[in-house]
Order: sequence, then structure tokens, then C-alpha cells
Amino acid sequence: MIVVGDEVRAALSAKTAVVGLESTIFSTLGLPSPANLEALTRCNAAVRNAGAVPALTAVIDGVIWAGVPEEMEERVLGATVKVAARGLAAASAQRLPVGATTVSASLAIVDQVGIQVFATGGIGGVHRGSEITGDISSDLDAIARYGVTTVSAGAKAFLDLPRTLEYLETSSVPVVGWRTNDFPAFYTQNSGLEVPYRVDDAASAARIHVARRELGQGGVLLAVPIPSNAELDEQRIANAIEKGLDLVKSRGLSGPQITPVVLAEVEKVTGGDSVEANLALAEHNADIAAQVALEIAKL
Ligand code: PSU
Ligand code: MN
Repeated sequence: MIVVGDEVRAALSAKTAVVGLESTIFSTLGLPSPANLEALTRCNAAVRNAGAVPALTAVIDGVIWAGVPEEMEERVLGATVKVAARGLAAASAQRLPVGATTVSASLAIVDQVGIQVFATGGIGGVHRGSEITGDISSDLDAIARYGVTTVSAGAKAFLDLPRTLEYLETSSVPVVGWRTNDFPAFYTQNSGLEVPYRVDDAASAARIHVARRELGQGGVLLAVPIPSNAELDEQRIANAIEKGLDLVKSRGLSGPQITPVVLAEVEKVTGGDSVEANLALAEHNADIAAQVALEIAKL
């Protein structure tokens, strides 16, 4: 069962702006402690400062939350189990103690309760070597399916970005660059891959969102580059990712085990700079998402 937090419920019935937030990024699987708490604090504050209400999603004692109450946030930070969209039914029916929701799970939840804008750091996508493993994140199908605008700084940095964009095209997702014509690459502003659409303000993003919903076609991916003052050096981050992927290979890891190991190695190699960058982009995305939610609420 989905339970909507009090503040979120009030905002939805008053038709004011709400921004969904995923929880994997704030759990031990996404960021090391205490950066995960800092990320959650900064994202919540960014949404509030822009005038919207944050709605953190997670599973707690089998309850699927849209708007985790503040006193329960701590349990989410310590989550060690990741729940994607397909895992929600079992998590609920089997009373999972704590589950961190991914982008796909969060989209399923927020759409069900009427939240139209969602912010994350980076979405999942097509993994490198997917032609062998078949590993393609269900985030992509969820973005296509649910009528929600997802705000992200591109996809996880170590994915196959050209294939991720191809998959989004195949599944008819409009990828919209925020003040850019280039798909952002998470830790860096540019991937060198073009996006098909561009907006330069929140009102324009809101108009695409509303038009898409009127067509009954599903969601929009709003791709927002990391702020320039937080961007990492491209070569440096590429090297760190190579090291992370080598480690994954040598340990024979696959599927959902890949991300935490790669991220931890990238953190080590960059001396913690990757975590700073991750915090900055997540906070920025939360701010832009709130601005878009406010514009949608006006329409
Ligand atoms: N991006 C990151 N770190 C993460 C994720 C994304 O830099 O931990 C999480 C998000 O919650 C995303 C999920 O939805 O990984 C995708 O996981 P998978 O590739 O297993 O579908
Ligand atoms: Mn996967």
C-alpha cells in the first residue's frame, strides 16, 4: 500500500508544487555516510527554498511511502536493499523492513499518487557490454511509461551513453536539455552527444510536460548539466571510472552489484571529489525540478 505523507497530501489537494525524490541515492548504496545525509538535507532544502514540497519515496516496514516522514528518514539513509519498480509489490506484500527506491520504483509511486515532477542525480540506463549481459535499467522503461518529468544530470557516468540515448529514442522519450544541446555526462557538463530538444527556462519545460500528458504519451527526461563550478575534469573522471569497472570485472560482479562498487572506487581515486560533485548536481536538480513543478502548477 502507498501512504502519502501529511504535508505532501496537503500540497497535492491544494494543487501546489510537489517534487518526488528517489532514495537509493541517499542510502548506503548511493553515497557514503555522512554525505548521504548531507545530500538529503540539501535536496530537501533546495525543493523547499524554491517553494515546493519534497516527497521522498521509500519502503519502510512494508509501507510504500510518497513523502517519508522526517522521523523515518534515518531508516532510509541506512537502507541496504534496493527496490526497483518490479520489486514494489513483493516489498509491500512481504513487509520488507527497509527498501531504498530506485528511479523506476519512485516513478511508479509518484505517478500513482499524482506527483508529476521527480528529481534524481543520474538515471540508470544501458550498461556497457549490454549486448552480452542484457543489462538495461528499468528506469528507462519507467520514464517512458509514467507521465512524470524526471530531472537528472544525465545517466550514471559509467554507462553506455550513446546506447542509452538510442534506447530512449526507441521508447519515445523526449530528452530535453536544460540550457544545453548536449546530453550531460553526470560529473561533467557535456558528453558530446546531442539531445533532440532544448529549453531555457522552467516555464518551457512545464509546457512540454503538459503537452506530453495531454497526448497521454508518458514521461519526459529533463537533462540538467552539473553546475560548472562543481564539474570534474573529464579525463580524471574517465580514468577513475575505468578503475572502478576493472574492479567490478576482477571481482566478477554483475547487475545491481555494479553501481556501489564503481562509485566507491571512483570516490577513492578522486579523493572524494566525486562525492562533492554528486551532492552539487543532486541539489541543483532538486532546485530545477521544483521550479518546473511550480510552473506546471500554474498551468
Ligand atoms: N546514479 C548514481 N548512483 C546510483 C543510482 C543512479 O550515480 O546509485 C541509482 C538510482 O537509484 C537508479 C538506479 O535508479 O541506480 C539504477 O539502478 P539499476 O542500474 O540497477 O537499474
Ligand atoms: Mn540492471
